[in-house]
Amino acid sequence: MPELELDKVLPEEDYDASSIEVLSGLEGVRKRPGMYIGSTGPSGLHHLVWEILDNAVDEAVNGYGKKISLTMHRDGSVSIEDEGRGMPVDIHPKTGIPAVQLIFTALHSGGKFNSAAYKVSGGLHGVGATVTNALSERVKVNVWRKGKAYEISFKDGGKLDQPLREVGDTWKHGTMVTFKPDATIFPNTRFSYETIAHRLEEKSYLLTGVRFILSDENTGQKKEFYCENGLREYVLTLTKGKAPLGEVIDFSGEKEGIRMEVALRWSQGDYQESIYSYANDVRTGDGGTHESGFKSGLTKCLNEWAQANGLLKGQALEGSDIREGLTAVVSVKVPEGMNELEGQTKGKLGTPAALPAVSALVQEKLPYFLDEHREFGLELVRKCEASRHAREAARKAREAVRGTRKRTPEAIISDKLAAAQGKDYRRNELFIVEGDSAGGTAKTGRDRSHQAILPLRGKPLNTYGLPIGKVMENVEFATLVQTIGAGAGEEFDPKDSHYGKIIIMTDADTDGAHIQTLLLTFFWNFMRPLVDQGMVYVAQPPLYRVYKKSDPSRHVYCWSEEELEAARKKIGAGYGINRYKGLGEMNAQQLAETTMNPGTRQLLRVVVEDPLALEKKMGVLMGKDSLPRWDWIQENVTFVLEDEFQEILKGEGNNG
Ligand code: 1YM
Repeated sequence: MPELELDKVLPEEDYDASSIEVLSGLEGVRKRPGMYIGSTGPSGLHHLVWEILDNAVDEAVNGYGKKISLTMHRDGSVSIEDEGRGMPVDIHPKTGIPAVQLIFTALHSGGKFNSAAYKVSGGLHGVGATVTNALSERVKVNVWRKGKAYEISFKDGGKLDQPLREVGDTWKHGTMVTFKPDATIFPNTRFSYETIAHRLEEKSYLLTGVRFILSDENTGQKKEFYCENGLREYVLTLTKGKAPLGEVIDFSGEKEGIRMEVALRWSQGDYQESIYSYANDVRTGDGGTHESGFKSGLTKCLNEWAQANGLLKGQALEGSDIREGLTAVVSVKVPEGMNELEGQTKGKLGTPAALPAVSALVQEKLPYFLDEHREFGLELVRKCEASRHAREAARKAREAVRGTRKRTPEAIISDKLAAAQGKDYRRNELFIVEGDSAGGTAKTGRDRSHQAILPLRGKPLNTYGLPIGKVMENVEFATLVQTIGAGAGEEFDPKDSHYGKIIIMTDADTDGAHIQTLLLTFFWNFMRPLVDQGMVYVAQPPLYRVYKKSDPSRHVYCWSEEELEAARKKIGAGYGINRYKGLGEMNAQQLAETTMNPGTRQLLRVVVEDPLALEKKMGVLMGKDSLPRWDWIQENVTFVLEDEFQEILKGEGNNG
C-alpha cells in the first residue's frame, strides 16, 4: 500500500508542488478504493462512517467528551459530532497548512503533529479521515476549540473548497464532520440505519459512560446507546433468546500494562460457541492471543475445579466440551507500541503478552466464582460431561457425513434430483425449488448442460442451534448435503462442492420468504464458507407480466410496482396483466426466461456484512425462546428478509 510520509511528500518551500503530491495521494484512494475500505459495496460505504467515528471515539477514550452524535441527513450526508477538544487548527510549520486540513488530505498524517496520546486505532489501516474525504462528494468540518469556531470544507474527492476560516467566538468545544459519499465511486450511497445503530450499540458496550445518539432525518427514527455495565450488558443482550445456565459472570484486571475485561455466560441446548474479542475497542474477528489466552485459561480452570471437587470420572474435559453453548466477550486494552494487529484485515491480535495475561486472569478469578456458586459449578461440569458424550456421538455422525464427500454419481443420490449433465463444477448451478410442481416446471425449463433441480417438499427443518448429527437425520437436509457433495459442519469443504452457485428459488410470498430464511439458516450454520465465498443466491421471479392484448408476444416482465407502472405506459392502451403469485403460475419457458436463464434473469447474491449482527438477530428470530422474537416483531412490524441477510443486487455476467 502506498503510504505517504508527510515529511517526504511536502518539501519545505515548494508549497504548490507539494499540495499536488498530497492530492495524488487522494487520487490513489479514489483509483483503488478497495485497498482502503475493502469494497465499494455497503460494507465499504459504511467504512467512511467508521473512520470518522473512530476519531471521535478515540477522543472520548482519551477522556475528552462524553457524547457522540450521528445524524443521517435527508440529502444522503452524515454528520458526526463529538464534545472533545476540537481538531487542532494550528499551522503545520513545515508546510504552512492547518493541521485539520492535513488530517483530511494526507494519508497517515494521524500521529505526525499531535502532542500527546493520540493513537491510530480503528479503521482498516488507520488512514482515517483522508480516506473518507477522498471518497466523498463534499466534506465540511466544524471545529470549536479554545473559544473560537472554525470551518473548512472540501469537494470532489478531497479538493479544498473553502480554506479554514474563523467563524466566530464560542463556548463550545468539539468537532463535527459532515460528509456526503461520492456517487461516482459507490453504486449505492444510502447508509443503513440498522448497520450504524448496531455499530454504535457495540461501541457503547465497550465505552462505558459515553452516550451515543443516532438520528435519521429521513424517517424520524432516533436511538440512544448508553451503557454503565459494559460487557456484562453486552453478554446479556447476546444471550437474549437463549436458555441461560446461570448468570453473566464478569471480571477484569490488569497485567503488564494490559487492561482486560471479560464477561461470559453459558446457555443450555445451544451447541455453538460465540466468543467476541476486541483489542483497544476494535473488533478482532479472527481472534488472536487474547482469545487464545481466554480459552486456555478457561480449560485449565474448569478441569482443575472439577478435579478438586472430585467430579471428573474419566479423562479431562476438552476445551470444546467446555465452550459448547458459551457466549463470551473478551476485551483488552493494549498500550501503544504493544498493539500488534495481524492479517489482511487487521482482525487478529498478535501481542504475545496478551496470552499469558488473559489466561492468568481467568484462572485467578473464575475459580472464586465457582466456589461461591457451587450449585452452578456442579451443573456446568455436568453440562461439559454431556458435551463430551455428544462429541463422541457426533464424531460417529461426522464420519457418516464424511462418506458423502466422495463424488458419487448423482443419479444414486436422490431420485428427486435432476442432475446437470456437465461436470464443470464451477459452472454448475443447483436450484433448490419450493414444491414439486414448480420443481417439475423448472426441470423442463432449465439448461440441463449445467443446471440441476432439487425440489423441496414443505417447510424445511429449523436447524438453528442443532448439532450436525440431528440435521443429518432430516431427510431433506441429508439429501441436500449429499447433493452438494462437500460434507457439512466441521467437515464441510467448499472445494468439493458440485456446484458453483446454489440458488434458492421460492414463491415471492411470505411462505417463500420463510423457506429462504430456513435454508439460509442452514447454509450459514453448516456450510458457512459457501456464503462467505458468495456462492449462495436467491432467485428473483417476476411479480407481473404486462402484455399487449392484440399481440401477446409484446410483453414486459416486472419485478416491482414501479416497473409495473412503467410497463403499462410502455405497452399503451389495450394491455393485459398477469400477476404471478407463485412459480407454478409460469410455464417452463417463462420461468426459464425470467428466473433461470443466466442471460436474462436477476439473482440476489447473499452477502453477510456484519456476522455479529446476524448472529444476534438469528438468535432472536430463529432461537428457542419466543419472547425476544415477539418483542422484535412488535418493534419491526414487517418481516423483511433483507434485514437478516443483507443481499446485494448482483448483476449476472462475469462471475462464472
Ligand atoms: C467527528 C470526528 O475527529 N475529533 C477529534 C480528532 C482529533 C482531536 C480531537 C485532537 C487530538 C489531539 C489533540 C491529539 C484529532 N487529532 C488528530 C491529530 N471527531 C474528531 N477530536 N487535539 C485534538 O491527539 O493530540 C487527528 S484526529 F492528528 F492532530 F492528532
